[in-house]
Amino acid sequence: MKRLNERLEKRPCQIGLESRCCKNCLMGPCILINKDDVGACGANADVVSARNIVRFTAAGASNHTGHAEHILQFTKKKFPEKYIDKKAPKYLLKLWKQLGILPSVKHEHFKEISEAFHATSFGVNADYQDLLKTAVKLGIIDGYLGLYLATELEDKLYGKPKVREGVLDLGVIRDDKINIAVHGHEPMFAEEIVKEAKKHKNINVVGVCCTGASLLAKHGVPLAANVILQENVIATGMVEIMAVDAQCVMPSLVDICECYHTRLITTNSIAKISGATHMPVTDRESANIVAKKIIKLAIENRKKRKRTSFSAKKEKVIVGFDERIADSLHKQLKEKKIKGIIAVIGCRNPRVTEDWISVYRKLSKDYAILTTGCMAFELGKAGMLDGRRVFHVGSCINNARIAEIFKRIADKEKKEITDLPFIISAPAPLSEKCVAIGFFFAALGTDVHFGYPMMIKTNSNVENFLANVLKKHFKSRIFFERDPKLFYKKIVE
Ligand code: MSK
Repeated sequence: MKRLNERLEKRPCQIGLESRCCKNCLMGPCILINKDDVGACGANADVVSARNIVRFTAAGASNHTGHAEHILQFTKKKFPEKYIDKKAPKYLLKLWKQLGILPSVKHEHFKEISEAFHATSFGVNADYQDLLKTAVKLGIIDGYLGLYLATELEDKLYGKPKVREGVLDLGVIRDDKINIAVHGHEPMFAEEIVKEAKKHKNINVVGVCCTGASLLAKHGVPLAANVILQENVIATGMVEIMAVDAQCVMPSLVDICECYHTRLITTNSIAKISGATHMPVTDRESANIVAKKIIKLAIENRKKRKRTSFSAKKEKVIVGFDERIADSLHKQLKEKKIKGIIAVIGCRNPRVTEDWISVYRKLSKDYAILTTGCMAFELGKAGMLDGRRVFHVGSCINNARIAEIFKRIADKEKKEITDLPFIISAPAPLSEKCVAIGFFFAALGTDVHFGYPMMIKTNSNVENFLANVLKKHFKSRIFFERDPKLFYKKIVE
């Protein structure tokens, strides 16, 4: 079975990487190689690229809004009324309304996501600028009806994070314990297993990806891995069960499990994996029953463990920050102790091999760094999560906390978010969600940096729109910079 680094030897499709492939109808797929090439329907490269970006963003928004929706179903709660009106800055509500991109505020946001697929189908929208505005609208949906809502619901259900010491990296897996890894993004089941495991002295629950980041921030549960290390968790030979919920779970885990004694359990009905055992979790009761079952299974499965000892590196970190640090960051800005705030967010794409950590380390001398998701894990591994200059604010959906910090500081300053020295930096985007988050922050007026081209051709009209035209409407831009040194130069200049 090939592991991730071997599978990566196959180069990504260069045509797809530049968004020059359209497969939205059966006259195609059409490949647009030369400057003036068009598809069978006549769509040019800008339209094809914009359509692809909209679909990417819609998929990302569906993940985050779906996450919030699953918590509502889990708790049997109703969808809150007028949510965006309550959360977004008033001046932005006005602007978004003027531009025609203020999303429906009720459950109809799911309609907006399906409209995005409609608009990008064969023979519908062929105005690349209008399509890219749709991507911004999807970003707003992602931000409020996904990130904000899911964060708020989880805080209500499981409490807010607490500033505390934590530990991360593969070394948190213990050879003297029964290890259960929980992986994914929607932590409802994982929360239950953490509670149940407390009744057993010899169970070690460890987190993976954003379910793990959330448990680390809220309860100090050790975090074993981010997205690129998920296979390594099983390859330690020490993990009895890996229980997954949804998002960023690689199907390869089934094959890796076959080489070890680890059982892979799926718990979310939309995220089954063939070869894994499915134990459906739909509400608190089923979550508790499955948690008990899995602990029992893990105890039995421990007998099949072949490897006897294991040790690996682990790092102490300070975690558990949230929007309540807005006041202190504002004070530091006022007193000129920091020049601004850089939010290092998003995935860890293994295609990105540049050294971003050194640059963020250098920048952290002058800027406060807020970080979430898989990049937070990377900063933690590098020993940077010190809680003084670099702040771990949780999982991907907790990017809502970053937006809220920006909003609170802007309110205090009586300024717009765009007027303040804030920037989002996602050096290694991987998932569609990362792109949706980028569009959300652009809609808020924050500049957004990506360190990997999100399927955009360099020097194209689409790139120009994101970098320059967006500025006219939102006073923000989305730009690409793969070179960490040049990024550093751009920031300090
Ligand atoms: S887990 S969305 S690879 S941050 Fe949130 Fe990491 Fe990106 Fe998945």
